[in-house]
Amino acid sequence: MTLNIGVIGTGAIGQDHIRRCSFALSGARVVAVNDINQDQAKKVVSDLGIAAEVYADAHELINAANVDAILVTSWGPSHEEFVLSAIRAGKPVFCEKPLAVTAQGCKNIVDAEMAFGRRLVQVGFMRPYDQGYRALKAAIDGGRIGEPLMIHAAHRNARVGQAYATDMAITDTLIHEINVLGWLLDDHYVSAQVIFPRKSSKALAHLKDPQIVLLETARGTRIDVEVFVNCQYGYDIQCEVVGETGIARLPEPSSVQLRSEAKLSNEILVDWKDRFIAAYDVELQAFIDAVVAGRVGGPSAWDGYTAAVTADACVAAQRSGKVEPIELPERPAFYAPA
Ligand code: NAI
Ligand code: ISE
Repeated sequence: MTLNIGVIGTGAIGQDHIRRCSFALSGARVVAVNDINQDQAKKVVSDLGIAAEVYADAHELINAANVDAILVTSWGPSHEEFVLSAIRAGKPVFCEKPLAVTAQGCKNIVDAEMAFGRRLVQVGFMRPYDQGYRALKAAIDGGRIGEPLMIHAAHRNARVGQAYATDMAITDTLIHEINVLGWLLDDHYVSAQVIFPRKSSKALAHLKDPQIVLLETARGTRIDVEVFVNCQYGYDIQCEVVGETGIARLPEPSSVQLRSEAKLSNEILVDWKDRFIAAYDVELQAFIDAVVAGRVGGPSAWDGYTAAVTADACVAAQRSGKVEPIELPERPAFYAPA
């Protein structure tokens, strides 16, 4: 069976996912697209040379008879409406992070999915599908460094646009670490604090950049994440886990080592699309395969919800300057790990 996919949002990641569903992955094709910028949606379809219908209305796309599953790749504030509409239609939906821009919005999705009675939602947290993070988790779970005590991490973007605000360092950027570090440790967060070092002169006036986020987990592991979104030099994701008997580091993406002009050098990637290209492929192939097999797995609406609750505490900590508690409700049996 070929899965017919409808995509809402044909911007940066929407285009990338349409390309991979159409040309890189197996078992699916994109038959419908929608964007509030209809001209862009038409151009994407024409540039990629795919036979997809351009819908003026996202809800019509969701309910179209030939659309089996939905990808939501529009701006964050629109996610809740489209995911709820897909659940009402009983259709599997892959939604890019964040699942919704408020914890309540995520909770509304959790409630709707549980009322529907089976999982339909996969959230686009791709890092657990990254080979490097998987190897890191295998080292921790295999007892290679003893119990994890601390994590030092960094999430650096070369630069961000005018629309990027101080709280987006949490809701748009750190949200990846919130998800992947919880998964890595199989633990959840109990408190958050945010520290603002000296501001970079390269950051726009309205943005506090860099930031250091300190997280504490239920088992007492302490995490520091540097979020620096105008670092200028590249897209750089770092993660070092300090355990009782050793240290495990996230591998660098492979790149040719050059000896040239009296220098020894390795290139650093600049674009998130390239850094996680394989992880995006694996996560979307997993979504397609699961839907074809009649079930949805991967990061769940519950994971999206708990990430949002944690992000809210981090944003509160940005504003208060204090250590903010994180109170997570108990995971319902519906979302028990498979
Ligand atoms: P973008 O701005 O390049 O594209 C978003 C597109 O959605 C635009 O074409 C816009 O016109 C369209 N759109 C916005 N509201 C809409 C609505 N109500 N109905 C239909 N179309 C609408 O943004 P980008 O970078 O592609 O991000 C989209 C989403 O993907 C965001 O939630 C972002 O956080 C997430 N993202 C995830 C990444 C990951 O690593 N997993 C990487 C980059 C983005
Ligand atoms: C973007 O939306 C992403 O998800 C990227 O992975 C992240 O590095 C970037 O900071 C976000 O703006």
